Amino acid sequence: MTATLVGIVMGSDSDLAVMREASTVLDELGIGHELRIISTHRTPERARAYAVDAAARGLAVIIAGAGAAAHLAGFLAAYTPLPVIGVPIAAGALRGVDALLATVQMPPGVPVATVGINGAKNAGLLAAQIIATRDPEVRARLAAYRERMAASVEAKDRRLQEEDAAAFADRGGE
Ligand code: RP5
Repeated sequence: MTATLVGIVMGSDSDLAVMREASTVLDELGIGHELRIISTHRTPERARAYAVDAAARGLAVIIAGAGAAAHLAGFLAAYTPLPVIGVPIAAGALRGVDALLATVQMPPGVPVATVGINGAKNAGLLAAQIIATRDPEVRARLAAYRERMAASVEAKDRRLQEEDAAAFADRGGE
């Protein structure tokens, strides 16, 4: 059984569609993880307990996604020595700008590594990179992931060149 190394936590089930992107990329890299809905505002005791127990349960990294006045990532970071990656979610009237500022602007002493608004995929990749610092197998899987990404960009470029060349030929070469 794969060990659960990454805790993906979100403030509401309305964050799930975005936060699943972290789960998908961690699946692709073969990294065990869990998905939890825990709210700083609505379930503060559960949020505290989750952070306090996380390291002892064997987690290596926490990814925390929340929208609006998003305190989740900073709150969890206050209660754990594990690295916490914050994902500001585009929810509510300000479409994530509020969550971005609340998550990224941690006062000195308790950092949260913040990705872009709805940047759950990058949060998953960053978590994998943190794990890869001590795990050569994960490092190799990340290298292969980047190679696949580069190959897909090159294939798209090739297709574009071919389409352009065909369109040029259709126009009679003008
Ligand atoms: C935050 O408030 C959640 O993380 C979510 O992004 C936002 C709205 O929550 P719901 O009202 O949809 O449950 O705490």
